[in-house]
Amino acid sequence: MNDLQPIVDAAHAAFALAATPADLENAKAQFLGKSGRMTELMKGMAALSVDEKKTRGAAINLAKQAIEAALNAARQALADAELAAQLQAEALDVTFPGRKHGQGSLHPVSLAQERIEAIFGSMGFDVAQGPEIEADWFNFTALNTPEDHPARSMHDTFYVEGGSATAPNLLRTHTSPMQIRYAVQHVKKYRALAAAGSTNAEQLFSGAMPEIRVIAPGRTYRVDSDATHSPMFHQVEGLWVGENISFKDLKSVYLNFITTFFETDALKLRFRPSYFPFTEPSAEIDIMFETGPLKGRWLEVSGSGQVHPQVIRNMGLDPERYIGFAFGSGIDRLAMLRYGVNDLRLFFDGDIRFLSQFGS
Ligand code: 2NL
Repeated sequence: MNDLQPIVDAAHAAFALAATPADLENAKAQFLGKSGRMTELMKGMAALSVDEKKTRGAAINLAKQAIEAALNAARQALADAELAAQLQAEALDVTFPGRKHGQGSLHPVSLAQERIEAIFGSMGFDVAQGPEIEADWFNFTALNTPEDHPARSMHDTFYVEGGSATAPNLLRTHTSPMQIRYAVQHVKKYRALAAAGSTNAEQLFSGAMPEIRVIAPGRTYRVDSDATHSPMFHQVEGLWVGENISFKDLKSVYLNFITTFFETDALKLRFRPSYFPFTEPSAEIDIMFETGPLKGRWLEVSGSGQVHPQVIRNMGLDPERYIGFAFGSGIDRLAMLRYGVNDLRLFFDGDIRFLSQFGS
């Protein structure tokens, strides 16, 4: 017996030292394996008498059971430690507040554009959107811009490779080409209806062609870049053509738009004579707030005018019968005035700290 206890103690010590299941299995082999210490002891019994075998065998079995018990305890301890470590690593405090998804919001220029569309929509204007890469004809020629006009120069306009006078060859410098496209389609559509003898079209044509009333908002491009100019900017153009559409209609439409957009009637509007190739006569539209931080200064908000007879003709209409107005306003500038932003570049820097201030 005396020689067995030190072996049992050594097994305890070896199992306690094992830091991993593999260590433990190695330690086990030293005591219980094929050539382990206990197995060697059993082999050593061969020379003993039957009686001696009985007592020695019983003693060895007891020692072996003690070692196996120690082994199982050590296995359990390792498993417990591993589970405890895993629980610690994966600890989850369910009382913590949840992680929120970032809530996006519309860009202030998009917000302004949506307001503009809604306001003109309420006055019966269609919203037309179309190509940003345009053909020379739609961007310049149809709008009565002379061949030698400086706006056509490469200093002012981005040209793209390929293209031609009628195939897309430039980035549109305003959204008017979309209005030309819209007007041409409009005229074609009602001419076709009339030619097909549609009762509906006859009714419409007993008077005049249905009026063209449309806005074209969107991105526009010019070779220009400083604190107040971006090579890409946003514009909204408006067009109303019928038999009897005059500057008084322009004034009422624009005044209604601008007071609704800025949510105040406390402002004045004035027309200042100007020049554009596509309108005659032409005028800048200025507004002056009577209250608030912008109070008392005339602010230029739009170009405008009576659509030039040649442009009416290019739409497929007779300028002796049809007349109307058009205007073009910068959406970025309207957004700056409405949201109190003083640097245009903030709109295009993409800084989330700026952009997240505008809600949705
Ligand atoms: C400006 C000038 C203007 C127009 C745009 C227009 C469109 C058609 C026919 C005639 Cl389809 N005119 N648009 C007219 C006058 C001025 O904008 O500097 N805007 C920021």
